[in-house]
Amino acid sequence: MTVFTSAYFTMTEQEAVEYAKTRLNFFAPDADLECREIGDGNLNYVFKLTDHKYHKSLIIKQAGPVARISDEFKLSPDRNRIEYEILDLQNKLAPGFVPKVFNYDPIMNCTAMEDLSDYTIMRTALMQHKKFPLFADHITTFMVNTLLLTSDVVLVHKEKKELVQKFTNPELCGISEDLVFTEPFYDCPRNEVFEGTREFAKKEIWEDSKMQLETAKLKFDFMNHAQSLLHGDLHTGSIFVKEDSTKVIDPEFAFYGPAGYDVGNVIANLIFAYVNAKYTISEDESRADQLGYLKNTMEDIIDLFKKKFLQAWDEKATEQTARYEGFKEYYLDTVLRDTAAAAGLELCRRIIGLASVKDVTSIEEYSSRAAAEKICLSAGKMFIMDRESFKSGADFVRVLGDCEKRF
Ligand code: SR1
Ligand code: MG
Repeated sequence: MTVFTSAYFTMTEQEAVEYAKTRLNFFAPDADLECREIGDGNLNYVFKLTDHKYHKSLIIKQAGPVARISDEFKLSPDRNRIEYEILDLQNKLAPGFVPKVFNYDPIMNCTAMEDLSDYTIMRTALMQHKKFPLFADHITTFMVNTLLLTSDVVLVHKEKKELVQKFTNPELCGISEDLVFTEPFYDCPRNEVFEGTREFAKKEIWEDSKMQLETAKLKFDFMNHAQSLLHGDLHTGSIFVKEDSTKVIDPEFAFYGPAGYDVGNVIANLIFAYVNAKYTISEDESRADQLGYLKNTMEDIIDLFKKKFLQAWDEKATEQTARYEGFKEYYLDTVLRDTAAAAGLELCRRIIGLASVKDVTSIEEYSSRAAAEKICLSAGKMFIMDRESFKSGADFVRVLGDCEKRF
């Protein structure tokens, strides 16, 4: 019999079944269990356990000692603790927007959580050109609740500092510092650049020392501005959707950073869906329809975020100085500036850096993929360089239109 209580090891599917039977009080003793490892992310192992007798299912997510994307990334499996603790907290701050967690095991570094098989990963659904009209409303509630309610605006300063300590996440932050802020902005050997884009990246990004300077400022801000407890990797592969519900998963990159980082990541990933739709939908009417939906969603996300943020501020702010006239508007402006910057960084790093996105890499036709990538890089550059000027949803969407005209 396998022992799960003395030392950590990465499980096989069979061992995950044994683990569920002996360590979790979830399935009936006579359950008929089947297990499949379904992880397709860059870091972890995800076991889906199904009981064919009583029709129940469960996910066990286990952190491995190295990243799946590359064994260059050696990571402490303790990130699973961060993920468990933040899911628990997010469930209190934004009930219904994250999966339920049932158990965390600090020896096996795994968490048992709700199976969301009736949902689809949003990136996949958008690549199938589906629409989710409630998404903007859902994701803005999630972001306002998790970002504003963990900040000094709402939390008592001591409680906030305890959270900063608890969610200090040096290894995963180190990955973002390298992959998001540093490597895409020079000709780093670890970058994976599409041939049709290389010359453009060289001229527009690597040879632009003004842009490099701005990315250095943003990197230091990411490392030093402990404003809100971030999800830290809020792309469309970290979001499960169905028509009437949205669940945010995979918060293992969580830490205290600039609030706009999460919002900007959502916007950038909708732009990846946008260029995918633009270059892969052949029928004019369906293409215009999907592009219109994505533009409206981006605009709504920014405008709803602003509205809900100011409303939550009025209702929940406890810090005395946060109620001084003009302060909340000033603060929100800085969050929008950081949103634009984060959108720009994500757009550049997914095109140039190591961790690409399928929305773009699956565009088969060479010149279409190159055009899609150039739109993303130009928009990314504008978001970074002009970040102070973004005040509304319309401002964000306008960049996309301007960049589209160029290619
Ligand atoms: C080594 S991990 C590469 C990327 O995958 C994660 O989802 C994060 O986005 C990270 O940057
Ligand atoms: Mg992830």
